[in-house]
Parts: sequence; C-alpha cells; structure tokens
Amino acid sequence: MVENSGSETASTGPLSPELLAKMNAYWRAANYLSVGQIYLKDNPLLERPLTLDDVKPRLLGHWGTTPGLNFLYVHWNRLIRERNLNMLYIIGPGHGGPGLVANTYLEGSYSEIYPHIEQNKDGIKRLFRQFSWPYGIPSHVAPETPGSIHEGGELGYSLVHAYGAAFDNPDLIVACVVGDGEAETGPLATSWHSNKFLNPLTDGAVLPILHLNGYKIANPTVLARIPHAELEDLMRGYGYEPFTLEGDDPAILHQQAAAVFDTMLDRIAAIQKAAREDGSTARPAWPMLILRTPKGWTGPKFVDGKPVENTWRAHQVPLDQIFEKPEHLRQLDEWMRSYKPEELFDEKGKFRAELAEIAPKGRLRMGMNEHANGGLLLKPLKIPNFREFAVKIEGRGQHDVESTRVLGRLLHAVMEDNKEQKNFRVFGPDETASNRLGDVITGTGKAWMAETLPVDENLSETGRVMEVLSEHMCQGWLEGYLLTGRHGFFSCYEAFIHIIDSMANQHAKWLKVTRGIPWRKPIASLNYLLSSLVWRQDHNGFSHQDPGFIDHLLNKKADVVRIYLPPDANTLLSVSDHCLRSRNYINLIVAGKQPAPQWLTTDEAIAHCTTGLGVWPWASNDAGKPEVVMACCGDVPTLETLAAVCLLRDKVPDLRIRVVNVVDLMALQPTSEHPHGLPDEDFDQLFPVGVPVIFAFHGYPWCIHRLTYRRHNHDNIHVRGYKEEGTTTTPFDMCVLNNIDRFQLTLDAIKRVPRLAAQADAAEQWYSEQIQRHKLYVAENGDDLPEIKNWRWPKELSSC
Ligand SMILES: Cc1ncc(C[n+]2csc(CCOP(=O)(O)OP(=O)(O)O)c2C)c(N)n1
Ligand SMILES: [Mg+2]
Repeated sequence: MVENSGSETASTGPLSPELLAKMNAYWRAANYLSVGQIYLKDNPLLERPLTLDDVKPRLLGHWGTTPGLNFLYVHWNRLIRERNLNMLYIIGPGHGGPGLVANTYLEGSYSEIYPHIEQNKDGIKRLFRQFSWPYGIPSHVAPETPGSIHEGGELGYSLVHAYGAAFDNPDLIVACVVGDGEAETGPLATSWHSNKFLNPLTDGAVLPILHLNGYKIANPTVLARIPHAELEDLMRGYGYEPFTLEGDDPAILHQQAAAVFDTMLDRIAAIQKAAREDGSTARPAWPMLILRTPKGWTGPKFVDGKPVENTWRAHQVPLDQIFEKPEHLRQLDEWMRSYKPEELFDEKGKFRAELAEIAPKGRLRMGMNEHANGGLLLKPLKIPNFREFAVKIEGRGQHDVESTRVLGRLLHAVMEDNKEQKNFRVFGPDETASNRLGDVITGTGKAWMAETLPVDENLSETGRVMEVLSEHMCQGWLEGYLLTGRHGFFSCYEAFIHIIDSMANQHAKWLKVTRGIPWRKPIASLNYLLSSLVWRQDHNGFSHQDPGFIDHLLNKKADVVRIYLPPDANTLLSVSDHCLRSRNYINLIVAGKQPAPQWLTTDEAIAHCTTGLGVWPWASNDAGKPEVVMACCGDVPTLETLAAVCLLRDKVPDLRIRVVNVVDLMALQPTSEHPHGLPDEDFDQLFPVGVPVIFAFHGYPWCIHRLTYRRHNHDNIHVRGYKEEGTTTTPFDMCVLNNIDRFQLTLDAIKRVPRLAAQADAAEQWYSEQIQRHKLYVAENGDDLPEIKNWRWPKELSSC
C-alpha cells in the first residue's frame, strides 16, 4: 500500500505546520501531475476508477528521478518567496521532464505560455495527453519547457551550464541537480572545478545538488556506494563545503531540507557579502548538497513481487504492463490516488488557491525567469569597425601575417568596448595565446580564483578570458553563457574540438527546436575558431591532425550551421565580424595561425565573404572562358593552388585558368539545401559544365563531393584534401603526403584538360622528379626547399 498523503505535522523545524502541510501537498500535486503525464490520456482527476481506456497506449517517460526534482522545486519556491531570489533551476537528469512541466504548470507559467493548457480539468487532461505524444511535447526538459536552458538528455553538462549561466550575473542563483549517474561522466567530473573560475564579486552563485538516488538505469551509482565520508572528502577536495540531507519520510525531510537550504543560502549570502562589501578576494568554499532520497520515491514499492521504489527498477515506467496485467492497472490507480488529488484540485480541476499561493509570483517563478529565455535579455555586442584592424595589402601575397593575431586585436577591442555591459567572454582550452589571440588577454586577463605565483601572467579574479584544459568545460560554460543572453567566442585546436562533438550536437538540436518556439527569443550564435590546423602541426604531428569537425557539423540542420574558411586575415576579420553579430547559429571559422601570405584588400574581403565564393580575377587569365578551374578553400590549399597556377602558367602559358576561392563552404550546396547555397545558374557560371575543376580543400575531400553532388558539373570536380596522412614533418611535406601540393595540383590540371593530353606523360615525369627532389631535400635538411619555403606570388601580378 502506498501512503503519500504525508504526516505533515509530525516534525519540527523552520517550517510552520501550515506551511509544511502546504509544501507537502504542493509536492504531492507535482508528483501526481508527473505520474499522470506518463500514464494517462483521460480521467485526469480520477473521478472514476481507472480503466484501460484512460491509459496511453505507449507508456513513455521516466519516473525515478522525478519526485526528487519535484521535492527540490517546492523548496526553491519557498526560498524564492522568502528571500526574493532570482533563481534558475537546471536539471542534470533531464529525463525528469514531467516534473518540470508539472511544476511550471502548478505555478501558472505553463498556462501563460501555452494558454490551451488551462488551469482546469480540460487543461490537465491536455497536459497529460501531450506528454511523449506524437506532436505533443518531448519527454525531457526540452526547449519547449518553460524555465529550461538545459535539455539533459545527454548527461554530463548540467553543472557547466549552471556556471556558464552564473558568470556575470551577480544576482542570479543557479540551483543545479547533478544525477549520481551523471556524476560519473567525464564532463561532469571536471565541472566541479568551475568554482575556481567563479568570482563572488562579479558572478552569481551556483548551488549544486548531487542527487544520490542511488541508481542509474540498471546499476547502482559509484558515488552512492562509497562511504559517505569519502564522498564528502571528494567534494571538499573539489573545494566545496558539503551538506547532506538524507531520508524518505517527507515530513521530516521537508523540515530538514528547509533548515539546510536556509543555511546554504546564508552561506552564499555571506560569501557574496565578504566579496562585495568587505573586499575579500579569497576563493570561497561554496556550499553544495548531497541529497540522498530514494529513486522513484513515493512510487510503487513492489511490482510483481519485486522491489521498485529505491531501486533502479523505478528509473522509467514502474508499472509497464498495464494492458497485460490487471494488477498493474489497479496499482496505478492506487498509486495516483495516494496523492489525494481531490485535496489538491477543486471540482473544476483548478489547483487549490491555498496551495497555489505558496509559489512565487510573476517573473520570480522559475518557469518565467528571463535568464532561461536569454534572447529576452540579449544586448547586442558593441563591435568596432573591423576595417580599423585590417591588414594593408601592399602587393598581394608579398608579406606574411599571422591571421589569427589580427583577429586577436579585434577581439581585444570587442572586449574593451563591452567591458561595462559585461556580456562577452572568450573561451579556450589553454590555447588562446597559442592560437595567437593573445591580445584579447591584455587588459582583461584570464579568469582565475585559485592560487597565483609571481611567475604567473595575466591571471585575474575578474578576467574575461576563460582558460581551462577541458574542451567540455569551455563548451559548456559558453553554452550556459549564450543561453542566458550573452556573447562568446571559443578558440580551439582543430583536432581536439572533436572532444565536444556531442555537445555541439546537443546545442544544434536546441537551436533547431527553439526556432519553432515563438516565445524563445534568438540568442547569440556559438562561434568557434579552429586554429592550429591540420596542415601546420609542425610541433606535434599526426595526433593533432584532424579536420573532421567540418564534416561533423555538416550533418546538422542547414538553418543552424555556418562554416567559413577565410584564406587570409582580412577575410577572417570580415567573417568574424559577421559571426559575432549573428543569432541562433553555430558558426565554425577555420583559420590558420601561422605566418601566411595575404591576398585581399578589406573591400575585396568584404565582397568575397558576402558572396561566399568567387573568382579571383587577379589570379585568373580565363577571359571568361576557362579551360580549367582551380578552386580552393582554406588558407594552405589557397596557397598551394596559387603556386600551382604559377607553375601552370610557366608550363602551359596559353592555358586559360580560372581561380575560384571558397570562403563560405555552405555556398557550394544548392539553394534548396542551404540558405547560403549558390543558385545553380550562378554555380554554372563559376564552374561551367564540362570544364574540369581541380579543387584543393582544407578538410577531407569527400566533403566537397557531398556538397556538390547535385551540381551540373559535379562529374568534373576533382578534389584534393586531407586523407589521413600525417606525421611530424615539414609544412610542404604534409601537402605532398596528402597530394594537395602545388606539383600535384599542376599535374591534375594538365591531366584533366583534354587539349593537354599529349603533355600528360611528360607532366607525370616532371611531377615525379619534383617530388623526389623534395623528398631528398627534406630528408637531408629537415626543412622545405628554399624555393618552396620562400615562394611568393609573382610581383608583377600582385598589384591591388
Ligand atoms: C551521456 C549519456 N550516456 C548515457 C545515457 C543514457 N541514460 C539515460 S538516464 C541514465 C541513468 C542516469 O542516472 P542518474 O544520473 O543517476 O539519473 P537519475 O537516477 O536521477 O534518473 C542513462 C545511463 C545518457 N542519457 N547520456
Ligand atoms: Mg541516479
């Protein structure tokens, strides 16, 4: 027999008997509505005994985590009311979706946002029916859920999201439930260290709750099965002050919870006061809670003779054979009635006023917190005119510049200009300086609340550059920061950005869904700069060579993803300016940090980036009728292509060559596939049907085929790119190993132009000789041939 009406008056503590009774009733209501969402399509108030007709044909959702989440929600509500808190609630086990829907319904947010889910019997019926129902709402804490910035379907990111939300939001408290299973993931394990980057003076607070309900889907959790003292030591080792709350008697636990939360919030207030009023700069030990409550608390204790409550069996749907076993239907009826719905809802199905009144009002309701709909709070970045940072081109290709260093100056200026509004941060896994963005660090410094030594440089408690050697943390912080209405930039080594492939997936999904939700306002785009690229891993070699993040992002929805490969500094500036101003995208910028030739003036760069791809007339001699198109995308491929063009002119002076550079990869797709896609007519103008295209691409070659396979001239597009050949070798040898070098491109062109067929054999011979010479030289000298290393675009063709 389940007994869930609770013995509210049994214990003593900070809650008055009346408030305790109401809070427990409120919690019962949330649990009732959670169970109802999982099971029922009719009879929402149990006005008659449940029948099979009332039950959904497919029982989809998760019960186990939900009562714990609901318990916390009720307590946050009290604290918000009593302390006038600005509170965001992040749920690691996002499969507890029914709980968040139930609570935002009870507090009224849900009906305000979705008026058809009324505060009456019909509304509850719709609320139940829509859950995990085709064209209804998802089972998780999805973008559709009011008050959410965290889906939680993929476990591991709750705590970084919470910290990302808290940065630069000094009045915000982010309560964050970490599932004890979730706590086993790598990203979550490292996230505890976020407290070394959170400044009580300028940032908000994060209140982590480690929810030890003891189980995952099918196993106990590690942290639930180590001695409690060891767990507390672990949390202390992470720098927190752990509190513990344990039990399963609601009456006792409500009182204890109220007491412990009062203490924890007093601790937070004291930490903030010390920093804000008393000038303390010490790193505080922020409070965190270890909450031990049963998985599936208040649900069926036994099903088919097996224990369910407080076991992994409570994870999903505890009674899942309703249609096969009459006993399951009877147990469901009994379970739902144990919450005493008649005490919670009036005869019309309205949540009773005396209970509803203990929820916060208006914007203080967690379902209505504006930080969870960051676009509402988004202030545009102040971005200086990027022309002021442009590289002056005195002769195309005649001088080398580190493109990312130029971008660093722009980012520095953006940082300075937005210092007051504190809504821009730059994130990187210990690579900001290595990626030559060092200028952005000067002035603002790097966030650091841990110890410092005299040898340290630029570490600062108020730093706005976030560096930690965890791509997961960089990504998660940035997501949390963006989702709460701010702006950011993430620079990363190209190969290692794969570490967050899955997080990027989840963010892309979030963005895709929010586009269809009118009340979710657009947020700033997630901007990646990948530098330290595959072609120039001079110090590192094969482990650092992987351009596949491009392919990864290509799988995402066209209306979410943008991919740019600017070939020089001015195009990088133009693209970055555009990305920083954009909304609701994932922008990927791939640009090298090594000294490299510069090709376009600012005006040309802007025009080129606007169309996304185009002929470089100064490098072409096709007179409008090319015999071969030499296409390139990426800085190193552009260099090799232009060097090949020179070789071709030398070998076949009358060959009509067109050079096309691609900066916006998505422009290669048809318009039907991507909004940036070039119309077929324009594509055919650039790449005329029947004319061979030798395409040098930064990444894996098949990516270009994938993008262009529907184009009329696709059969004539021959792509060279990275084909997983690499080691620690010279820059040019990397090109040779992957057949993207100038000699190969020259040979390719000669072999593909029909009228040069007679020269093909000689060209093959020439190619072999060049490669042999190159190999012998690099093997002997450990460096590239001087004519390769010092190659320049011909001066006579270089005027702008
Ligand atoms: C990264 C990831 N791996 C695996 C899963 C599949 N999964 C869903 S719920 C779950 C167990 C979660 O346990 P816990 O974090 O303790 O949550 P709770 O007990 O509160 O349900 C697992 C493994 C997932 N969602 N995400
Ligand atoms: Mg668990």
